[in-house]
Amino acid sequence: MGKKEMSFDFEGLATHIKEFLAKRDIVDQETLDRFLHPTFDHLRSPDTKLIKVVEEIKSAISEEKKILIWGDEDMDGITSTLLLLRTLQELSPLEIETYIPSRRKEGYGLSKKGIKFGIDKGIDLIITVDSGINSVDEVEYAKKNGLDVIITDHHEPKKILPDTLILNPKISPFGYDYLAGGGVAFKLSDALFEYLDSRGTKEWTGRIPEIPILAMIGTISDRVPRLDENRILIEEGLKALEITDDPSLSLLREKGGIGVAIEPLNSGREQLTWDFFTASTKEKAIDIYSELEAKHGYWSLKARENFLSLKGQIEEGHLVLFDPDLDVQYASSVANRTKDYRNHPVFVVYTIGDTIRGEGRAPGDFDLLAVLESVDDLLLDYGGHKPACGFTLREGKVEEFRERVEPLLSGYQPKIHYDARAKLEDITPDLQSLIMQMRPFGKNNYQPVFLIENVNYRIEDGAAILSDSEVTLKMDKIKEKPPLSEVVDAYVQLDGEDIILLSWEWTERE
Ligand SMILES: [Mn+2]
Repeated sequence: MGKKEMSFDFEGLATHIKEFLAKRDIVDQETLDRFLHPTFDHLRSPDTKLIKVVEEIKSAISEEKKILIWGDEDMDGITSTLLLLRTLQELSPLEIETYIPSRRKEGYGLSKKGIKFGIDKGIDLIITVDSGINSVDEVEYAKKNGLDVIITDHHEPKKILPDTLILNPKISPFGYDYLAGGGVAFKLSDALFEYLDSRGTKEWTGRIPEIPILAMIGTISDRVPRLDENRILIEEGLKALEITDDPSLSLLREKGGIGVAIEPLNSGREQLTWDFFTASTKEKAIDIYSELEAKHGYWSLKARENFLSLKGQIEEGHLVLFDPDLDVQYASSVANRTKDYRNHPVFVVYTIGDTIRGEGRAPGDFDLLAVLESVDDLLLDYGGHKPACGFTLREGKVEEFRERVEPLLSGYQPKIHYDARAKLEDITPDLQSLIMQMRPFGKNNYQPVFLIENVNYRIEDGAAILSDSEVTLKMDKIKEKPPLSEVVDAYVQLDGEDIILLSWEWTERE
């Protein structure tokens, strides 16, 4: 389906529409245009910090220094590494090394082990991607051994930064604040092509579509907000995917939707994932992909089995589920699945040897940490985030934990989040076509929901009809049974085509 491109005058938009756009960081004509037309034309130009990094790399290349690209073992880290590797291979005849550290053996970021590998290889310059922002000591160690380091990363910096050249949008914005590692690496590549090769973004990405595809895969995998430059990288990456003849990337295209196609690559087999992306022939790519798919399939099957073994307790209404035989590698998946299935905060408790562990998951903004805090006399430790946490129970306390915690969880009421209040008259075809152009929806760009207060409703032929004194609005879909009231507060979801009555509540007025 082709998008009908319309222009919208930001200043002319109604207040509630501006309010809803602001939730997607759209606050003026420029941000609106960038959002509605997610093309490379709307990337920000390199700033002085990015140019400084480009200058450093440029002189390293002209001095024929040996460069090592340092990545990370997750998908964003692997694709960022490949992206910068491809860029430097295009721009210089030098041999480039890569290094993907093992988080389990070496921790996050730079490691002495990897730096020693670099020293042995005669490396002069390490450029990190998607990592290294907190590697203060390791940068010191590398420098002491005569290696230069450039850090490119997107992770949250701690108070003390490594004493070296750093490119990180969380420290000094040179692009969108929430770029993934792949987004940061792409912006660096783009600037390198511009300054070393005098090529504009459209020109060089047309020649090497694999680079924007890798940036897109990293951006999707890291689940960063699909806004601003990330939206551009995803849209342009998808376009590039249509034209690539790279063995592995074209295979991903043939697998259908990219989100599903990359799932098997995420199964914690980083060496295989790397081998997949660097496969030299289609046959090799197919072989490796099948192997990854089989491993991923087995894992999914076991995760499902572990979930099903708890189904009985769920049906009994328990919110704290206990299975001493639950396998730890599926615990977090089982907890997530239970939360989604119940649409309710839950805890899943299991054992590893003599230790009783638990995982908590909750929808929305429910605070599980507050629940754990209130029973901390039963716990040996706990931590994490409000909607996703882990803990260790004291021996023999499972039943007491369940008895005390379940009442605290059972009071949870799902809350509907809405973008802005609106009046019936505001739901116009113009608003629908604006929303149509805001597709595709995804993280931080969800399908917009408006709250329309105090309207009358009736049902005709299965369709809900909302009306006030001036306007009547007919909706095609009803997701909930109507309340026993003639006047309601209606939550209306728009997706550019349909108007969906998501939920409605009694209007309680004096
Ligand atoms: Mn990342």
